[in-house]
Amino acid sequence: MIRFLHSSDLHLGKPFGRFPEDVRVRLRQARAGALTRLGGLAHDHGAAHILLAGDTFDQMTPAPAVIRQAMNAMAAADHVQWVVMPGNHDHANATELWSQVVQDAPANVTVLLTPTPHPLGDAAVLLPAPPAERHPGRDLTDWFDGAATGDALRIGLAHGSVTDFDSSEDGGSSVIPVDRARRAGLAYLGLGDWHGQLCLGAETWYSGAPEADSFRHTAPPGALLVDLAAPGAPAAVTPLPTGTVAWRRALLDLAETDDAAAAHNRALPPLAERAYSLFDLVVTGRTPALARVALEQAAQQVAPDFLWHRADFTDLSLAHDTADLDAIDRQGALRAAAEALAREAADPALPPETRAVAEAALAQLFAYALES
Ligand SMILES: [Mn+2]
Repeated sequence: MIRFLHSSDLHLGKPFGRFPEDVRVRLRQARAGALTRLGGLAHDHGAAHILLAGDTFDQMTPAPAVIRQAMNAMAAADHVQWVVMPGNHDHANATELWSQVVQDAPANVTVLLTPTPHPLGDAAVLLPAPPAERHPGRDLTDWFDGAATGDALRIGLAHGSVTDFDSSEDGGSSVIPVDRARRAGLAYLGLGDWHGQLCLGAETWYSGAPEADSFRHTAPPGALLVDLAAPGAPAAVTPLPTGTVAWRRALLDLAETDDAAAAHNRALPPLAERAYSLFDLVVTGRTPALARVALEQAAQQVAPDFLWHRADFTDLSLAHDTADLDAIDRQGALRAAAEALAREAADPALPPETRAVAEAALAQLFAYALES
């Protein structure tokens, strides 16, 4: 009866301020490109509509180019009807934003700023719950239960957290009941706000963002292809991957006897994926000093393979033995300094910060010794 794509949380124009400029540009381009990829998927899978469940725009006042280029990308996918609903970042009372969107919007884009039923094709009616402020603090899907839609299939679209499940990326309150679809007789409830893909019941889904924007969600980002074949038949929901930049965090928790270099090698993504990967290596546990230096050098060595690379050794402690210290020197001033640092790093009577400083200084000594 109807087949559509559900996506949300594109956060177009998101600045990604903690990354260097070249990475930021790449991340913003990936998000802008998501619209074209969604249009392509709708075409390939014969979906007539694309529903965006909020936070299409990252801010209430995006740059004019962000709005215009989004509308141009939607216009280019003219085989599909786009339905754009506000979220909390781009809520319905962001009047400057939405008047610009409405002004720039091509004929195949519908903006739903009010909680009013909207026909979707011949057989379905869309019930939108657009937030009108950043934290509405109440359940905007309440009215779905009593909405009159005749014989049409009922599809809900909402943005926010679900009761007993804090999905808000901003720490807002939990409000949408998890059984809203059943209560309101919805064939499907498309949700936005949570940036990872999540199924809360056969007909209730968070699509997640089409591009990752943190290391938090491990499932590949995608859109949902939704098929409602007949009244009363369960929704057939198929995740379709859409991400082009991979966010990978690797946690290496080392024991003293582990082969740190081998563990590092295993944690690395395949070479072919690195140029579009953000790689965040976090090393914890305990390792001999020489293994730590080798690990730091191995991390530095692969760093240029990646779009972005970070290696965090702050919570890795050193295991010392005399044989290790020999690598610095067998005697003399350097050896004496190394021994003093090793003693401090291992002294339980000292405050943790002092021990950490001694450990870092010792690691530096090892690094110099191994370089020269
Ligand atoms: Mn969002």
